Amino acid sequence: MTKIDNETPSWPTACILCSINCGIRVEVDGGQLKKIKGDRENPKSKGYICQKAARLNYYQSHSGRLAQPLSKKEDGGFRKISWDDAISEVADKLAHIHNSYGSHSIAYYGGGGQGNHLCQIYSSSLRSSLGTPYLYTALAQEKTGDFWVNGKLFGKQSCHVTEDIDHADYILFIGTNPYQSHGFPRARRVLDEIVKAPDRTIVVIDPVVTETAKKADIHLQLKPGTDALLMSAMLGTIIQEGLEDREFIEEHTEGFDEIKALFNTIPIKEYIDKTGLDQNTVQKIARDFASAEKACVRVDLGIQQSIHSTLNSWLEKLLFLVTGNFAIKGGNNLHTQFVPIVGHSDDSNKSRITTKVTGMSAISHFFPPNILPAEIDTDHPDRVRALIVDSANPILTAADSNAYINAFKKLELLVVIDVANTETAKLAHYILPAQSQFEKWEASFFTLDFPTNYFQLRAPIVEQGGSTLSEPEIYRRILVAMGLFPKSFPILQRIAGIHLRYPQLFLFPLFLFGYLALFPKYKKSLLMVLYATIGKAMHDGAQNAAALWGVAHLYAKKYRSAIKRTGLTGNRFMLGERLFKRIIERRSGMEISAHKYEEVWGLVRTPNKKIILNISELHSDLQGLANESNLDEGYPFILAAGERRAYNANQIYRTPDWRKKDLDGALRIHPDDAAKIGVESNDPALCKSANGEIKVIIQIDRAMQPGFVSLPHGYGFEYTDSSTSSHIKQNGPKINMLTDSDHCDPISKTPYHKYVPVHIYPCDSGKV
Ligand SMILES: Nc1nc2c(c(=O)[nH]1)N[C@H]1C(S)=C(S)[C@@H](COP(=O)(O)OP(=O)(O)OC[C@H]3O[C@@H](n4cnc5c(=O)[nH]c(N)nc54)[C@H](O)[C@@H]3O)O[C@H]1N2
Ligand SMILES: Nc1nc2c(c(=O)[nH]1)N[C@H]1C(S)=C(S)[C@@H](COP(=O)(O)OP(=O)(O)OC[C@H]3O[C@@H](n4cnc5c(=O)[nH]c(N)nc54)[C@H](O)[C@@H]3O)O[C@H]1N2
Ligand code: SF4
Ligand SMILES: [Mo]
Repeated sequence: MTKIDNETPSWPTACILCSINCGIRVEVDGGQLKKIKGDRENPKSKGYICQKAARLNYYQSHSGRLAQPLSKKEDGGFRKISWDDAISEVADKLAHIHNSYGSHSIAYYGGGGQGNHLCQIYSSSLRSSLGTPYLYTALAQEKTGDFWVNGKLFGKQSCHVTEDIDHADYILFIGTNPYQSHGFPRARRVLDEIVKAPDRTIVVIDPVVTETAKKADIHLQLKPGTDALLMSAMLGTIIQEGLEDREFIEEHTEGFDEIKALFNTIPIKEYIDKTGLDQNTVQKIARDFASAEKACVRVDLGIQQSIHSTLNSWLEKLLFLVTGNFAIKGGNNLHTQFVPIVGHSDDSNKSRITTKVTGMSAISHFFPPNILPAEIDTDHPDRVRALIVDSANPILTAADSNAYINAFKKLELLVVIDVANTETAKLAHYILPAQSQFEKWEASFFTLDFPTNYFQLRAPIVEQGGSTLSEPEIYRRILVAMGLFPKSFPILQRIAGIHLRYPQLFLFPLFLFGYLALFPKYKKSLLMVLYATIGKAMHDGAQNAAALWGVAHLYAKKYRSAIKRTGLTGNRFMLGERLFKRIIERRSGMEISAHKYEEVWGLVRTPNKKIILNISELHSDLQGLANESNLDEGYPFILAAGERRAYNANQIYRTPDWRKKDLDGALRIHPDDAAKIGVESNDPALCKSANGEIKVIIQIDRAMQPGFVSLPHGYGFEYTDSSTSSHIKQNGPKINMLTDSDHCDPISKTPYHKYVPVHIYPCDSGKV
């Protein structure tokens, strides 16, 4: 542990509650996180935090923290076991399933949540050593439609788009509420700056009067699920009126003629009418967006987890592409990824790997949680039989909780690695307790910024309690116990020690390559080799950071000039070394690369660097909009199942005590609707979908529109009520009891969480 100054006894780390990972400084006392402040030395967040970060001790320290490996007993209860027993039993069972049924019978679910990524990187060594490609992750129930579209437009699914909101003068926020959910650094401050500037415009497209909508210059309160109609009408306006950026289109794109033909025939008025919006306002926005000098689009779950998810991703990108708002200051841009978490899966490859039961292909190397119960709960001989879940709680967060519960009960082996005793852990055969993100070396791989990109390696700030391990060590021990990895690397480890002192001698890379040439089977667990060699030689116990040595070298190879602009020097090799050294030293985070806007073209991965505008696979969905006159599904309400609010934070906080308001996670409903069903605020009610029903508490709110109701994400967990000691209670709604995995996007299988048709009954209506 390194205290960074003498006057303030506080340590730098980061908030782990959302993808921004704001830098924080924490006073620690007796293993507890005490005072938490924004870290002004963090170059990305610059001292900014939101109301959620100050309460991080509710993550670090609560009665549901795991302290010891547990294994399931015959009677369904758990018993404490030693790490040695846990590892050897898990290894034996994995080996047995692997040998009996093949590598496809083992799957992995996780990805490191909002800030547990450094440890996750090593799980790739376990997966590749076992030969399983089946990586299920939360990203594949929100962003894979977007990634798929990126693959078509920019050549590779790893080309990820970001938005330069800081410099834009016209911003469309579609289906996102950054005031609560953030999604870009210092969101509230940036929003306030834009609001104050007379010549900058914010347009919010959201069925709800959100906190962001209240700040906007224009709020388009469309009917839920009508974004594809709205964006088509906007594109129709731009193209039919010739407002596209011809020069940009000619120089940088292909396929505009096909796009033009599609949008020239859009019946604009008819489409806008279906959204419930005013035609003049919508068309004015389309024109103003097209003529703005620096405009960008920022989207999130409101369109990605609603109907037409993948089509929506195409349309929002066409908005900034046909108007030339790409690869410019204040526009949308591609960005670099320090650790390439978003990969590319070639869907044109005939021999690509698919899942055995549902035949799903990966997008960006990810498989969608939506299909996992069907891959397990079947008699199919090639079904998934063993699953490792790390840093995720799919029983509460994936669609259709009951399908998940039933499927997980059928697994021959379920191993859960978590810091807390979650609903998913309770179904496991083995629960392996991990160190918290404040007890180990960690980092977040959400390096999503452009033109400057940032990274922070976080040192532990709290001594670990109980008998926990960090994930890399858990994975290493399993690999060793399975005989897939050496117990130690005495020579490489010694060389690594010398290398850290004298990198210019180039010794470690030489020996490492030599070793891998002799033992090529360890190439697939290269990151674990780094962990077991250079990691062991690192100071301050920073073993987990070892993989970053390789990552820093790869980054230096790809983005040399951009790294040099941050003040580092050296040839390709020494630049990588210095980048690694700086990462280890700068505990408050650092700039990793500073790019020029035109360098975006270097990140485009089509052979001729042109953007391919036309995606023929989406034509039928687009053309089908013309017949989409009636979205009535026989249910009176559309439920957004999983809203981001002031006091929810995924499933990371597992005690209700952290919440200052909205203790029950109420169902928000418009007063007219509440009057119709005869409910008042604070009344209990029953919310019923085609798939399930749950009890909710009503909150009447004019911010909603009639016919549209919302429930929050991040509730529904079980906890021990401290006032009644051992009494287990549930905090708020288990929203995924209502959702259905079949109600999903046809391409990405992303569930339509924001568009769940429901009935609502007062609790005394006899329906309960
Ligand atoms: N406070 C808080 N912040 C978080 C999180 C959290 O749990 N709590 N989680 C983090 C994570 S993992 C993520 S992915 C992000 C998600 O961040 P967001 O996507 O911004 O958050 P949501 O509230 O899920 O949905 C955004 C908006 O979509 C709107 N919406 C619903 N239906 C429609 C529709 O049909 N059309 C349009 N245009 N909009 C619609 C909702 O009214 C809502 O305002 O938030 C991150 N930040
Ligand atoms: N209906 C509906 N469902 C949704 C959403 C929605 O809007 N509506 N949103 C979806 C979205 S966008 C997301 S991102 C997912 C999130 O859902 P999940 O992927 O399940 O992730 P989290 O809720 O963040 O849960 C993270 C888990 O990691 C554990 N954890 C925390 N720190 C550590 C650590 O250091 N090591 C280990 N091993 N574990 C740790 C926590 O205890 C927790 O159990 O939910 C999705 N589900
Ligand atoms: S929740 Fe997100 S925006 Fe808020 S402090 Fe944490 S990382 Fe920053
Ligand atoms: Mo998410």
